[in-house]
Amino acid sequence: MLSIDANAATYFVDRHIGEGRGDKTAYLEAETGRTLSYAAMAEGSARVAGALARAGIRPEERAALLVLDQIEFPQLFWGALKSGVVPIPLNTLLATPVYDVILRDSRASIVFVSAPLWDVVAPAVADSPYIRHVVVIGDAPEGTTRFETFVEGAPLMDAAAVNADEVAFWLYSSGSTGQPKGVAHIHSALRATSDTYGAQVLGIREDDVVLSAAKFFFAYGLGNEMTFPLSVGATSVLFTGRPTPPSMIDTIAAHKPTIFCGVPTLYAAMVAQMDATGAPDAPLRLCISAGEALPEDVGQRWEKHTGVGILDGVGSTEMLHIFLSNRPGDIVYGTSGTAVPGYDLRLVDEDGNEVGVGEVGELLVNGASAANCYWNQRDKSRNTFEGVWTRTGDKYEKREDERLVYCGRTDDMFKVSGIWLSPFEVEGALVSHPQVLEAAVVPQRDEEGLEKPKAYVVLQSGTGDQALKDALKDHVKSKIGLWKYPRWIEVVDELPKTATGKIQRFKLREDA
Ligand code: 3SK
Repeated sequence: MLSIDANAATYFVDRHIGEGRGDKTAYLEAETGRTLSYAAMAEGSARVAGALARAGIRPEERAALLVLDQIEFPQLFWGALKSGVVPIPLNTLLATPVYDVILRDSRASIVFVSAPLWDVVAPAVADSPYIRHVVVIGDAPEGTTRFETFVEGAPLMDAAAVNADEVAFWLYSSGSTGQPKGVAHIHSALRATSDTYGAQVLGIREDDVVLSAAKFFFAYGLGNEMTFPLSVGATSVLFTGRPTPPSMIDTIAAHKPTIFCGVPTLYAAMVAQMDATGAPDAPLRLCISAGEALPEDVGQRWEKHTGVGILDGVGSTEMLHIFLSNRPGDIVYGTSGTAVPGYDLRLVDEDGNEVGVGEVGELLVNGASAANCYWNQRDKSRNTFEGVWTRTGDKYEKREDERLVYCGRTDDMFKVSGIWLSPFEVEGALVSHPQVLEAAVVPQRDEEGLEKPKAYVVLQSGTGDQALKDALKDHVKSKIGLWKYPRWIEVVDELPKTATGKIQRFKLREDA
């Protein structure tokens, strides 16, 4: 019999009041200085729950949250969970047609929007046949309700009785190829990530201060600045704007986080800035990276500047957070580390057979934080969630010491002269050159119709003349092997990426 007392809001929010943390700051907005204490979060979320019920939004209906990283976000998220309504944090960087698809697909009946995002979502909201209420945080346009008005006078509602297997929230995953999929997560999945990666890899503590460049809407950010700090009563610094290298370095200097959570592109650009300005003064004890594999060179340079290593890890929206990671004090750059306690991993070939040391296979993962399914996408659900195993679509090689080395997406690998080539390995070699900021490698056919690597590079400095291109080819040859060098190099201003920063190699392949 499943317990019906498993509402995640009880553990992550309300528990802290009984444990004497009511006055402690749970959230601090870096740009405005606004704060939210644990007591205010407990009361604010109870008020949101009451307001949802008062507005006629019933348990299991969906609430879309197009909300920036600001103190209303945790109140809305936990308020929805308390009332049994299913919040869907939405990526705040999407375009109107994508919001249109998501609002229809999810059939959200209420949408909460931060005022600066209103214009981009307004046409999709107007088109949705399902939305009954629009609540705006900030100045509310005509026909919408201001957040303060929505909650004013609403009864405080205790967390609804739910069982651990009930769907708590969804996230939309765009994957690296496009179409959004609603990923449904259950109440117990939240705790499954904080009890594993949060407690056993990060060893997160009550006195930690967390700064995450990844936002709440991204599964990585939701763990970093919501479930992990709230599992121990720590404090998170919210950065509402776009995380750029200068803004992150300034925020670290000003708010002194002990844990910083970034992504490789940002780390690379921050390291480039620190080469000129030096590192910010802060009591950092842990830095983590996810989203895509961290180039070895970036980790080493960051460590030289800050004195703290970067824990590179791998997670997914489907698994909610990181299941494969390096460990504090045991980092091997260029590898993704080993299984996080609580997760089992397998590397399999195309026939589903386990591959051996030195071979490349697709990574499958088994753990309690796995999603239930993709909403209304039966084929995709069946292809990804195979019994207890979740397919990641990522290829890895297992080393003698059990650490896994990233080799690319299953569909990014290609053969050169009959040997599998990982675009990621060539990209890592390119970005280790001081003049290269970012690189993406895809196959292109030569005049004989044979596939060879082509590189797109964003430069840190220099003009990309033929001399630099030749130097880059020699650099790759000397770093990773003669046959792996890019036969063509094109200098570009930026690389195509998903909203969460993953390189979309398929877009370059189409052009190649
Ligand atoms: O991409 C990742 O590595 C990741 C990590 C944690 C949570 C979610 C994602 C997608």
